[in-house]
Amino acid sequence: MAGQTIRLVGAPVEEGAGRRGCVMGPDALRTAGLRENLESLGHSVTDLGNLTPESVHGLSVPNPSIKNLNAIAGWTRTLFACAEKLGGEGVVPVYMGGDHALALGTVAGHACAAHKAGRPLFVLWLDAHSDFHTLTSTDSGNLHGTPLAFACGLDGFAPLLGAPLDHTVDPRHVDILGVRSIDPAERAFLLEAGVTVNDMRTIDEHGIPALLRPFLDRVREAHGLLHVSLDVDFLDPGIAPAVGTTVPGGTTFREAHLVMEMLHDSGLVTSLDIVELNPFLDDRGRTARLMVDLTASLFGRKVFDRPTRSF
Ligand code: 6HN
Ligand code: MN
Ligand code: MN
Ligand code: MN
Repeated sequence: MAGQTIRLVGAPVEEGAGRRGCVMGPDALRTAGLRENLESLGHSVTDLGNLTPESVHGLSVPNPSIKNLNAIAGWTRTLFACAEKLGGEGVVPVYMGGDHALALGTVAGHACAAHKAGRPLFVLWLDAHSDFHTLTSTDSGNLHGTPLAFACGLDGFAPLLGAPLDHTVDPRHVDILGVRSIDPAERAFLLEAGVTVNDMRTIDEHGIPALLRPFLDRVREAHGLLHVSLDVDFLDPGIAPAVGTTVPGGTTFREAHLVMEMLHDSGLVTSLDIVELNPFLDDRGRTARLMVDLTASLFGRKVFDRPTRSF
């Protein structure tokens, strides 16, 4: 998989999160050398710069706790259009966040592009949270807690794009890995929709390969496209402090790298979000560098490029 054509897209969204700072995420990833690291692996990389959101005014929804609806609707429309376009160009977009609300646009846009290509879109959600709230069910009102429900076509999201989604992701094509915080309303929606939820306990009991391999096999068998959404809080806060929603007991350095290495070996990943990096909370760029290292593993960095060997 050397020589892929990668497009870096900056999405400095911070209005979906409860604390400010994700606006600096794309620049922190640049400073940590994202482009240079991917180029050193033999890929052709273009940084498209940061997007500017559409301006949207006057939206309202019944839930009074919802925050920054207009701003997030603007981002969603801009990112949706960007993802739909890049998804049709045979490039691999890497969306540099920004909080996880950016996935309201990216996942739905890639679902639309996949539909046009006549292929199903699969989604691997690497996160401490399931982000499966609707605009009605969220208590915090932080819209970064909603993108996966939106992409899966749950009701009530029409204000975001101005119309319901034409092409949604089949919830049976979604795998949430590493989760350890699910709100009661989300749990009910996840069960009803039939999303695969692999929580930390499942990882502890079975290990990453036993969970990830069958999912990747399904993507391959269905000739699917694969969108990966990587939230910084997938990782344990001890190694990745730069995130506003830390939850103890996250994946280790080794588990997270193994996920990335298996994704690379599969050759299936067609788009990636890197979200929730809040450089304001970082420890001398440590988390930003870790996210770049993980991305490099996903794009083929190896310790030792061994000849095929079976164990
Ligand atoms: N994230 N379930 C919580 C909420 O506020 O709805 C946390 C959401 C976290 C969002 O991980 O991107
Ligand atoms: Mn998230
Ligand atoms: Mn369409
Ligand atoms: Mn999270």
